Order: sequence, then C-alpha cells, then structure tokens
Amino acid sequence: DLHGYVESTNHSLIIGGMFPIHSRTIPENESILEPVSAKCEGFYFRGFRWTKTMIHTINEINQRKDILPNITLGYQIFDTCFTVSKAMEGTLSFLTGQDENKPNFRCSAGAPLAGVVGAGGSALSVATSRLLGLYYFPQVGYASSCSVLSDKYQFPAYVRIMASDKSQSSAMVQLILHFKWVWIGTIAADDDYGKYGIKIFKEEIEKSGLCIAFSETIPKIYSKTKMETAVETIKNSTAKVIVLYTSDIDLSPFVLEIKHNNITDRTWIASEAWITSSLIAKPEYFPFFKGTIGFAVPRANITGLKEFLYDVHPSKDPNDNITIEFWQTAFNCTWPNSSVPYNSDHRVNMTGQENRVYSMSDKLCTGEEKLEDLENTYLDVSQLRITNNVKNAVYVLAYALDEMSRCVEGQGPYVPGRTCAYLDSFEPWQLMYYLKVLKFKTHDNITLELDDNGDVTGSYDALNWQLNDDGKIDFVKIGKYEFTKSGFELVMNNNSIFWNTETLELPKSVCTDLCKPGTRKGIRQGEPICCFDCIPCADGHVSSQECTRCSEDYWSNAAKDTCVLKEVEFLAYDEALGFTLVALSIFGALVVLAVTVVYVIHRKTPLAKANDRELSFLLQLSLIITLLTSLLFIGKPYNWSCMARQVTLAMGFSLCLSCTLGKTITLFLSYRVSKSKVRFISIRPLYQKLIVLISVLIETSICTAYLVMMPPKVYKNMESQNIKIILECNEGSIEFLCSVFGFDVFLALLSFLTTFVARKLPDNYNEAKCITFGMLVFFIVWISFVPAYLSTKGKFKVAVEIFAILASSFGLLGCVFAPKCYIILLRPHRNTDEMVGGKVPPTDR
Ligand code: TCR
Repeated sequence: DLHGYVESTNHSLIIGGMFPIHSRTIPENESILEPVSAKCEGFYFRGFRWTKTMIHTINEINQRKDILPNITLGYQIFDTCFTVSKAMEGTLSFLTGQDENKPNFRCSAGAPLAGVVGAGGSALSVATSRLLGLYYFPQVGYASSCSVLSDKYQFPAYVRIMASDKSQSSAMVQLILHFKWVWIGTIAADDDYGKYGIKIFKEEIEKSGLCIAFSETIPKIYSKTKMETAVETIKNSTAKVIVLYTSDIDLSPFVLEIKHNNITDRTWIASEAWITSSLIAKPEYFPFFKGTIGFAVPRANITGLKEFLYDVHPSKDPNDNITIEFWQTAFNCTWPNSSVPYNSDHRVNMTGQENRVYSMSDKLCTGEEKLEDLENTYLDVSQLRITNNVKNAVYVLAYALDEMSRCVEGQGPYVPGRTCAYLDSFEPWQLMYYLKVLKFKTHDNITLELDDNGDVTGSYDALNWQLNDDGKIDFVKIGKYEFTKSGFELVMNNNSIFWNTETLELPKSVCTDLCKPGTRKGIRQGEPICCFDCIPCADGHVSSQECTRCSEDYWSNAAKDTCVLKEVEFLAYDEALGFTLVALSIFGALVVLAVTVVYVIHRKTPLAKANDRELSFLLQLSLIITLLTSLLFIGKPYNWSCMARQVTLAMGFSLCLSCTLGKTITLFLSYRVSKSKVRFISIRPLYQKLIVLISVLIETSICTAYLVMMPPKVYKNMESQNIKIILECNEGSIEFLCSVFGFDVFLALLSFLTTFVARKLPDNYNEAKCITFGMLVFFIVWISFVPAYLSTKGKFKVAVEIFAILASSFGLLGCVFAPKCYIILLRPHRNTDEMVGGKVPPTDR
C-alpha cells in the first residue's frame, strides 16, 4: 500500500529513500475499525524531483566504473507524505523487509539494504532515525536541518548533507544586525524545524541585544482560529521584519491568509525551506512577499538530470501510479482507465473556503501532452539546491560502500584483528564507520566532509525576491554566508536588494524610534528593552543616546544636545554697574585731587597748616589710593589683580587711618593738656609721622606675609550657579585677611576713641567732631557691609565691596575735608591764626 519505488532485481545492495512526494495525508473521517495506512494527497513536485534525482544518481553510480565496480545498487523509495506516521511506516518496512513483521532488513526487496537516504523534514528524520538508530542503521539526510539531529547521542546513525539550522539562525541574526533592525517578529511551523530553528534564532537575537516582537506558530493541521490569531498579531505589531521558519508545505495555507488580510507592508525573512519554493514564490503572492530575503544552500548544476526528469511518461509503466498522478496533476487531466484518484484537497472540508479547491477537470489525458510546455517545479533545474543534496547523499552511501569494499584484511578498521567487512555480509554499524570518516569530491568538485556531528558546514546564498520582466519571481543572489578563516562571515551586496517599502528603501523595524538628542532611554516596566520612553536629560547633561555630564567648564544648551561653554561672570568695565562704579571712583579721586590743589594753593593759611599739613596731604593720597583700588575689583580677575586688590585696599586704609590717628592723637593730647590748663602744647609733628610710619610698616609686613604664604588666587566658582562660572578671587587665607583688615579696624577704633574724647575740644574748626563723624560713617559702612556681602552672589558681591570702599572713602573725604575746604574757599575770614589756634572761641559757636 505504500507509495514508492522499488528497483531491486539482480541488485546486490539496496539503498532506501524517503521523500515527500505528497504533502499531506488525507484525514480519515469514518470510525476506524482496524488500522489502515493513511492515504496521501497534494502532489509535491519538488519531492518528486528529489526522488527522481536519487534514482538518477543511482543509475549514474551503477554506470561508473570507478566506484563499486562489481556491484549494482538498487533502491527502495517510500513516500513520506511529509508526515511522521508515513515516514515511520516506511522505516518499519525497511527494517522488516517487505511484509514481514519482525525486523529483517537484510532481506528487503530481494537484496540487503545498505542505508537509507532521507526523510525530508526534520520531524520525520527525528522519528525515523530514532528507530533506525536502534540498529545503528546508516541514514543520510538531505534536507533535515534541525539542530537536535546533530546530537549523536540521540541519533547515532544519522548523518546529513545539510548544515544544522544553527548556522542558518546565526546567518539570519547577522543579516538583521547588518540592516540594523531591532524589533523582529517570528513565525514558526509547528514542528521540529520551525520550533528549534526559532529557538536558536531567539537565543542569538537576545545575545545581540535585539528584541522579539512576537512569536507565532503556524498549525500543521489547518485551524481557522489559530491562523487568524497569528495574522492578527502580525497586523497589530510594529515589527516590519518577520522571520518565517517553516517548510513551504506548511506555509502555503498561511500565505493565503496573508493574502486574504492584504498584509503588504512587511519584509519577510525566509528560512531555507521556502526561499526558493515555487509554492510560495508565485507572482500572485508577490505583492505580499516582494523583497523577501532568505538563505538557501548553494546552487548546483547536475549534468544529465534535466533529460532524466523529462524522461517521464505514464505509458511507460501502467503500474507507476506516482507518474500517473504526476501527469494528472501537472496537466490537469485524468489518465484514462487509471485507479489513481484525481488530485484532490480534503482540507476544503475543514477550511470551508471554496476558493482553495483545485479546479477539477473532466478532461481526459491524451498522453500527447508536452512536458516542454509545462512550467513546473519538477522540471525546473535552475534552483538545484536540496536536489543536489539528495545526489550527494546517495553518493555518501555509495562512497562509503566503495571504501568498505576496498578494505584489506589485517588493515581494516575493526579491532581486534583489524578485520574488514564485506559487501555481501556486512552489518549496518560497520558501514557507519566509513560514513563517519568519509571525505570525497562531489560532482561539482567540492570537497565534502562530515564533521563530528555528521553535519556539513553551513554556507548559504542570501537571496532576494524580485520581479523580473516576464512577471516572474527571480531569486537574486545578494550575498553569501560562508565559513572563512575568521569564522562565519556574512557578505552582502546592498545595492542589488529590492525592498518591500513604498520608497524602495531599507525598511525600519523598531519598537520605538531612537531617542532624540537631549533625551535618554527610559525603561518601560515589563516590556522588552527595545521599547522605551525618551526622558529628557537632567540639566548639565547632554545625550545622543545616553545622558552624559558636560565637562567642567561646559553646560548643556536648551535643547540638551550639546555642551556649551559656561558663561563666565565677573563685574566688567563695560556693563552699566561696573561703569558707574568706575566713574564714581574716578570722580572721587578727582575730588580728592581738587582738595589737594586747594590745600596746595592755600598751604600758607593757618587752616592748612593746622594739625600738620603733610599729614593732610598723606591723608589725601591715601584716599586717592583707596578710591582707585576699586578699579582693581572691576574687570576680569587675574591672580595678580586678586593679590593687588586686597593688599592695596588694606594699605590704603591703613595709611588713611594712621594719618587720621596721627591727627586725632594730637587733638586728644591737646585736649588732655587743655584740661590741665596748659593751653598750648605742640606735639612734635615728628611723632605724628612716626605713628603713620609704624602703622604702615606693620600693615606692610602683615600684607607681605599674606602674599608670600597664602596669596589670594583666581577661583572659578562653579557650585553656586550651574550655568555660569563665576570668576572670583579666593582670598587664600581668611585669617590673614582678617588680620590685614583687623589692623585697619584697630586703627579706626583708636582714632575714633581718641577723637570721641576730644570732640568737645574748642574748635580747631571742629576737626575732632568731623573726624568722629567720619569714623562713625566708616564703621557704619563696614558693619553693614558684612551682611550685604554675605547675602549676595557672583559679581554683585564685588559690587557690594566696591560700594563699601567708595562709601567709606567718600565719607572720610566728606567729613574730614569738606568743612575745611568750605572754610578755606568760602569763609576765608575764619581762616585766621586766632581761629586756628583755638585761642579765641569762634564767633559762630
Ligand atoms: N530543512 C527542513 C525541511 C526542508 C525542506 C527544504 C522541505 C529544508 N529545505 C526544501 C522542502 C523543501 C530544510 C527541515 O524540516 O529540517
């Protein structure tokens, strides 16, 4: 009852084969009373071509004189109908030997069975090789690529002319990385091929940091709801790139579903089993599958195969039902008087979709139909890929047998005794030995060698679906995936790729677009890493992908995409505040100069001479110094200006205050003297100057120590304000600063106290009162300076200090010199000796 081919008469060895000549079994509806072998339907031209190729290869080997010269090979081929159950049936038939129940494979079809080629799909190979493996029965796969078949512990007798899907899955990931897609959907057939293929693919994807958008399976047995959920998922997903790991047979109902739902905007990544399949690569599906990319095993040409394939006709053998069915299906007619059922599709009952029924025809076949007019996969020898594997698989067995036949007794492989096995009496496990170490040159001159797992190394062509001028689909080679010295490598030729996008440009497949500059990825709880929110960077951080802090002198701009130099802040000459302060201080200095001029002109007058003229000049000089030091505070600070400003200020003040002290001491002493009724006492001006000299010396030494030991420096203040660098002076040592100005305060206090006591002293043009008042102004200004200074920031700090300097200087100027100038210039009558000496109380008192 098994479909298949047997050709064994007079042959001394048989090679078994298992091929999917049909693509499914017919579901049995009636209640089954006894087990029957399922019937098959859906003629699979590709599988038929493979079958024929095996026969062709065996014929070829039989004709060759160089391998197995004294032996003719026969074959026994079963149709697996692409189902596990049929494949198992076939395997059992191999093992039992025709109709026997107990395994007796040495007698099958009249000659012993040497090995089996096949079973096509992985699920079938897995099942059959478990059985064959029990007997260590050599099995050579030609299409099964599932990774588990590499496991020699589970499948000891299985070798294959096909790389494991591990390579294909890595190739796909490389391809995805190459095109920078990150968000990938996967669809797998519900069998070992699909599930293991996608499993490895997923592992590789995750290793590369990419994400899987969804994983769906295509049911083996048509189920409307399952199909619809899968299609719905695709529709709802943003993944534009979808990996489809399935054989073409399983894929075809799904393709109809895609067409039905008009899904045209996806780029499909095809697995090896359907990338060149004419079941899928039909022009009518092109709108949905254009631009598909996938990997196929390298193509080959097989000489003579074309002619052999054309040499098929039902009239040659009336019992060859398969050929009759082929003819009926290919030409859409019915062969007269044959029992072969006309090609049918029992799935219609399940799907209920009438449009999937094959159009039946009552036309009778004439036998005159021309194969040449036929466009059929079976006859298409332009894409011989798996077909070439079939040829090589047969050769593997033949070469292994050939090697075995050349064994020399005593040098054989089997220990002990280094014996040989012989073609007419070997055990299957003995042939396994030769299979494992086999190395030979194929018909197209490629050295074929099986690795430790019984696999061949994976090399693939990357193909792309494009429409050619005849309206057919071309499989254009756009690259290759090969094993090189540096490991596996994907080489792509991007220019020749046709993309399934409106612009014909590379599609994008992302969950969320990359974050714009100035933002960073924010994880979404519970979602894959490729889906994220974009969160703006914090101030002072910029990003292209990750937020990074700007380096020291830089700060982020408003868009947070670049670091810009921080604004440098200091009190500049050319801004209003700075300019006003400069003007004020210069004005003050000019006023002091004017006072000096007045003093010089009137130097002979008693008032100018009173209380030491030189001291007055010194005082004026010191005021000029203090007023002008404010200039040092304005403008960009440098190390030198930082050092100069405090020191000059302190020196200026110490000079100023020591002069005042010099004056007040005189007043104080004269007051004491006046109390003791001694009216005239003149302190020698020398002492006054000595006081000044000593004070200035002390101050100088403190300042020198300060500058030498802990000088003030420029300091970039970045803490107080983020977006600005405040250039300021770091005072170096607070202790020193305090002592420098502390000395000034000490002098000020001294002069205040002395004048305070002497303020009642009659006259001297109220000098004592004026100085007291001046000192008060001085104190008030500097006392209020402290909180004001501490509560301001940046350049205003400096401004506050300058205000204090100017205010105190103007205060002193106003209190000490204004009244005197007033008298000198406007009341010259009071500028007389009597008045100055204080001998006579002033009239206006
Ligand atoms: N490996 C698949 C079956 C398969 C196939 C094919 C079937 C491959 N290539 C071409 C039909 C046509 C690759 C498996 O199941 O392992």
